[in-house]
Amino acid sequence: MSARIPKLLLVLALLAGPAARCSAQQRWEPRVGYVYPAGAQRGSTVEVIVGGQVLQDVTGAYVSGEGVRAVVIKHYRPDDNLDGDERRELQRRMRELRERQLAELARQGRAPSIPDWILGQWRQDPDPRPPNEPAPTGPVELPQHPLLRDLERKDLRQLQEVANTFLEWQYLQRRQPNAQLSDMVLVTVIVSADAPPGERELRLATALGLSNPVPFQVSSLPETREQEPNDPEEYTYLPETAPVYLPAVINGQILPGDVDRLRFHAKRGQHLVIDVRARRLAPFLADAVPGWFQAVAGLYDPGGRRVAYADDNAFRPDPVILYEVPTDGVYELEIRDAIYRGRQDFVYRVVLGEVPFITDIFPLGAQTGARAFANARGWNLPSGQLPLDTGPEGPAVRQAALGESRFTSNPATYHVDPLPCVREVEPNDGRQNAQRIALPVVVDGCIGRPDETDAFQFSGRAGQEVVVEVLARRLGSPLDSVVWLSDMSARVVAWNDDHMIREAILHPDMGTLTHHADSYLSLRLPQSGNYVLTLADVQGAGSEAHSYRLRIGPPRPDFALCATPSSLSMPYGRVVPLTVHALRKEGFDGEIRVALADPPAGFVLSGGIIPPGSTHVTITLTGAMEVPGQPVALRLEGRAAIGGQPVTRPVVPAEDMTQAFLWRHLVPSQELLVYVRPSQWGPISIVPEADEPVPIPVGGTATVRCKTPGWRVPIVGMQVVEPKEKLTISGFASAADLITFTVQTEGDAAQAGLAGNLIVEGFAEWEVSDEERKGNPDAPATRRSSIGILPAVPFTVVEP
Ligand SMILES: [Ca+2]
Ligand SMILES: [Ca+2]
Ligand SMILES: [Ca+2]
Ligand SMILES: [Ca+2]
Repeated sequence: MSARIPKLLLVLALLAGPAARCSAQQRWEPRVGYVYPAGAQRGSTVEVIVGGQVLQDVTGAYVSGEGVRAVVIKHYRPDDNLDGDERRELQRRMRELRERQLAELARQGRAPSIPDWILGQWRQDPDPRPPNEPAPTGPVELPQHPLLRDLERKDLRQLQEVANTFLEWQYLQRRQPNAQLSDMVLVTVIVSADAPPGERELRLATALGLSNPVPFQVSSLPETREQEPNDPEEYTYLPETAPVYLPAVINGQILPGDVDRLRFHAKRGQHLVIDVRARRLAPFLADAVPGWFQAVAGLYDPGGRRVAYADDNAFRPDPVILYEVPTDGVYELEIRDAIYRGRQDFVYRVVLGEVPFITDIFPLGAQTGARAFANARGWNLPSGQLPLDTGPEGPAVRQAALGESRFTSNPATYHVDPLPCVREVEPNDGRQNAQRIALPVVVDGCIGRPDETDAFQFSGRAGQEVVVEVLARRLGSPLDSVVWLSDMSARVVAWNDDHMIREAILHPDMGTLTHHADSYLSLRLPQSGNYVLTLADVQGAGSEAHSYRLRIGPPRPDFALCATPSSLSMPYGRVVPLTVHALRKEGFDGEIRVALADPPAGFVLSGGIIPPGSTHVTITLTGAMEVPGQPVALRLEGRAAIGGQPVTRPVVPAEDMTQAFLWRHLVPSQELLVYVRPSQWGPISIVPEADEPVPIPVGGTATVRCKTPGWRVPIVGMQVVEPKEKLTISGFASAADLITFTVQTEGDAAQAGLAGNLIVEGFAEWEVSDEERKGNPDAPATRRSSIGILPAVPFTVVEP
């Protein structure tokens, strides 16, 4: 009901404990947790740190979209605290470098007034070596760490960051080693001058495969990074870093307990937009409550007074401050986590300056094919009219921004629907003045002030199927809608607040939303006559931004598809699984056939049948017979017959993300990439003979035949991976270019009607060469190992 999800999640997370969804296989896949900085200006070359797990043997970095190239420079092993000799060496270097900096500042006449006791500490001899510890035989190398690069070029504040990170006890305590973020990779990102600004995704490839994607933003503004230490009132005796000139993007990272003060020049009369991107760079954290970096922002004037504060932007967790600057001077923006958490993946970007920013638009959409504009409100907008692309191609929910390439606004979200649209006409508060509408229709309306209600009347027949759908929160409106439908005698026949689809702990359709606030009704009208549909905000809120689109009409059976994960890795010629999720809408229950669209040569999809009524299926992809060297983008689409008409829908690539130890979300990615890597054994080519589902009688058996063109695999055994405990494999034979095995149902677990894909893991036996066995006469002559899964075999359990 309310948006106070984090508290609820806190309780649930404590009850549920960590979700153990990590298989042994997943643990050995490269995972990226963050990239810092998480963006760059077009026309610039920047070095970024990509942090994560299992990133050793990194071979490449990939950024989606046009005009961005990434080159891997170096992998850093997980860092430990310094040992005694390293610590003494760093203390010695720090003493030398600080003296050099102080001398240089004195020469420039800018000597800082550093308290004597601090200078005393800086000039101290390194810690003495314990008497029983042997001296190192050669020069001591400092460990490889991004912060320890180019020590000679660091100023006093940067040196203090090094000292805090590696030498100061109170800061060492703050370092919380986290296995998921222990690896770091230094990557150079080259953004061409004509690269389109916007959201990108960065992935790393290693010898073990392709990582998940993380957001990376291309901007058109100059970019800088925070310089620690920058907590308020911290190290005030050190020379300040120069304030930033606007407009700019400032990048930062919040470590445990960290508070960042970012200094910038502002001028009287500026309409300052402070747009913090934190959660947008990592929408869900699996192991934190709340399940994302909840950034808060405070603005301080030149006198040190806090003049603005934001912990969110309406329902969006990322704060936005709009501020008219009253006097010239150096202002400070403070960024921290709401409850002072922090970690390397608490990465943020702040867009700061007199830049265009759309706060809201109306209407929130238009009819397909119409020439349409929305009225845009906000700050520094070049125009109040936002053109909407309503072309028949493309998704129903789209985005548009205002402005030229250097100063492009944030995108506004809108909706395109083939139904005719009407605007609401006030006053329409209740039954007496309810606005008359003809079905089917999309109404563009707004809950313009607190406690407003909007009523619409239409006539219906007994038994008529009617769907009422509100699109508001999904389109960026703060409205938390509630709808109720009443009959002629004012009796409420149906009502709804939030329409949330949930399969156990999975939210298949929320994307990155934190609260599914939009309402939905589907019913048969009980009698013929006039009906009144009333819409309001469930908490009585209202403003010019509380807009909505309201669809009323017959059900529109349809489906949407997404596939997880969006990064696939396989040895060449082998098989990898992916899950296709089907979101069935308004009564569509039929079979959906999933296929590769314009497949690159060599890729074969198996098991692309989502049985009637099923919400997901594991399909497999068999890889190319050569190694392309680069990840290959694939597109999938699904086909079905709806009302006798063929319908094709794209399969949206997505990541299955866990939030706050429990809930799972399918978060769309920009592309589905498959990375084919060399294999020790070469391609293993197995193709099920039949495309159609294999019928398996209850209590009986069925034979599955697979062709093995090309190299014959020494398969000696198989086991069922999916559906476990429902089907078993009893017989297995391999001859010429054919493999056959027998499938049978397991007890009562498989009933007639059960359908899906049989996923089988194969095991091969290899002769161990004399060379390998040398020195160990007891070593077995053969070795058995998994060759991974075989292509999916569709099946259906039938009556005997
Ligand atoms: Ca920081
Ligand atoms: Ca800080
Ligand atoms: Ca209204
Ligand atoms: Ca609601």
